[in-house]
Amino acid sequence: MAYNYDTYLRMDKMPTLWCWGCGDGVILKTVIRAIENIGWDMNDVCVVSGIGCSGRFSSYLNCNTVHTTHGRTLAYATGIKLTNPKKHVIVISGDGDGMAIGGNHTIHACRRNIDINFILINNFIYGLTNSQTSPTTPRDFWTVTAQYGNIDYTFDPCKLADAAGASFVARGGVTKPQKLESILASGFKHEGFSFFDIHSNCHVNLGRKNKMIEAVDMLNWIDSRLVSKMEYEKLSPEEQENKFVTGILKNDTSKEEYCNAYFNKVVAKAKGGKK
Ligand SMILES: Cc1ncc(C[n+]2csc(CCOP(=O)(O)OP(=O)(O)O)c2C)c(N)n1
Ligand code: SF4
Ligand SMILES: [Mg+2]
Repeated sequence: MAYNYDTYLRMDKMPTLWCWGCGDGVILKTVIRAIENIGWDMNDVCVVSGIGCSGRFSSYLNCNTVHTTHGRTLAYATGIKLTNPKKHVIVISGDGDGMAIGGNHTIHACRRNIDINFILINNFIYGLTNSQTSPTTPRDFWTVTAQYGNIDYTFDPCKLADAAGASFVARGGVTKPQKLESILASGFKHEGFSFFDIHSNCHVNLGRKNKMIEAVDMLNWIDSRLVSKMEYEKLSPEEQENKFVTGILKNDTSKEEYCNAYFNKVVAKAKGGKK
């Protein structure tokens, strides 16, 4: 579907500063398509980003935007949502931003189930600052802070979000943009905390330093790790290692959303003078 670029993008900021072939560009277009698909007016959308290559999102989208400090997107976004509950708030965060320095904020925003759409651009590395290990960098990969190979174990961001209480959890990748668009549209419509783990390529600061010389090599690597639930269940435990189920992993509509709880339980009682 063709869309009007001027509606969604700040054309004066084009071209983007991202490297050619970066997955961030695919995700930018997919977010726009999901917004158009569900019919949100850009005046009602607020995009909050952190620091990193992923942080540049807020410069490019033609809506209310805040480019915040590293790891603190959700502190800003929570304030924005509570004071403007009708706004559709989308947070864009990197795997370093949202899982390392901002990990604690992510856990507690999931727990509160506030109606924020949290997009983790998971490129498995600190991209902007040239290849430091992140919590999702695979074991044995070379990074500038693990020059003999990474010995840290990783964790699965979706399992973390689920355990912390997010009511919508999904995973997709830049190699399947149409599927990604539909996952995003479903999560955007969900009332509660929507967590998206999006596998993306930083072929410049991860791929080519780990024997994936071309962008397409890293895209093939990403694609080889993403599987459907049905495919995953057919694999042996050994084969399941380093495979990630895509699609909507959780969609719980029974959990009370945080702004509703705040206005119905706290503000209403405070106005009525109740203790
Ligand atoms: C408080 C603070 N610490 C460190 C930095 C330096 N810094 C900027 S971006 C970044 C990591 C970016 O990695 P990620 O969040 O994965 O985003 P990507 O660039 O990969 O999209 C770091 C460590 C900073 N800006 N502020
Ligand atoms: S350094 Fe990596 S994440 Fe950053 S723009 Fe380039 S390819 Fe994308
Ligand atoms: Mg990153």
